[in-house]
Amino acid sequence: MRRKMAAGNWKMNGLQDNLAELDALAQGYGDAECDILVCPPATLINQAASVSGDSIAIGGQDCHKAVTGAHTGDISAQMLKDAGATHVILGHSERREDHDESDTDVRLKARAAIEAGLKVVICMGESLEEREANNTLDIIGGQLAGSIPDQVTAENLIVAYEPIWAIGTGKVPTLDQIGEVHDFIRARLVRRYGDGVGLSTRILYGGSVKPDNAADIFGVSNVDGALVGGASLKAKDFGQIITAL
Ligand code: G2H
Repeated sequence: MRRKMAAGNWKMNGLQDNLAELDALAQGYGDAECDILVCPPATLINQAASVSGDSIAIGGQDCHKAVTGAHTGDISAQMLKDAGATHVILGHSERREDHDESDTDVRLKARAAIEAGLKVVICMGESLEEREANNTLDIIGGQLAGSIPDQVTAENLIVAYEPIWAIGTGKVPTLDQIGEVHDFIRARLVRRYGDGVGLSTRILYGGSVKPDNAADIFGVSNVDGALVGGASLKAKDFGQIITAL
């Protein structure tokens, strides 16, 4: 049985004030029957980890593939861990687009993160053009093969399916469309890693998940939770999504 997960991606939002929302989340939902992960900007990780205590895991939103070195402005997996993170999101489409990250970049980052002892949330998703050209499963299959390293376990890997056209747009795929991709990812994980890792790895859906659509999405086969952007910034909204799990 896979334990459900609600993961919040604050993206480049959040200053000191947002820690009060995190505190409210920990107070109100810290004992929920699922894993809760919040990924604030790197500047808040240290404080977020002390506010959230044991009830909510804290993650980064990216890391470098190297352990240390001359990489101005970058942050390593070990640094995230040192600041209190236990997870890191990698390969989000906004990173792939804004920073030209390839599947290989994501895979090398994931390897570095796992070696540092972090759990990785590896994102993949198709553009609207790719969906309309009926290429969705090819794109997802390629991203899965290229972005996920060989050395993963069901404990340190979480996959997030995020159709690019549904991110921050309010557009959500149909439940059948979500189910088709999640079933496909499950089958590919089983084929590559065997039943142990393949059947136990969690697959999250991300893209305009809100309190009013979460329950329906969570009812879809092989949806083990959500990666939530905008609606994770407010404890009340994120809490309602957690409750729907
Ligand atoms: C997709 C998601 C968070 P939002 O990026 O990963 O963002 O919920 O705002 O669409």
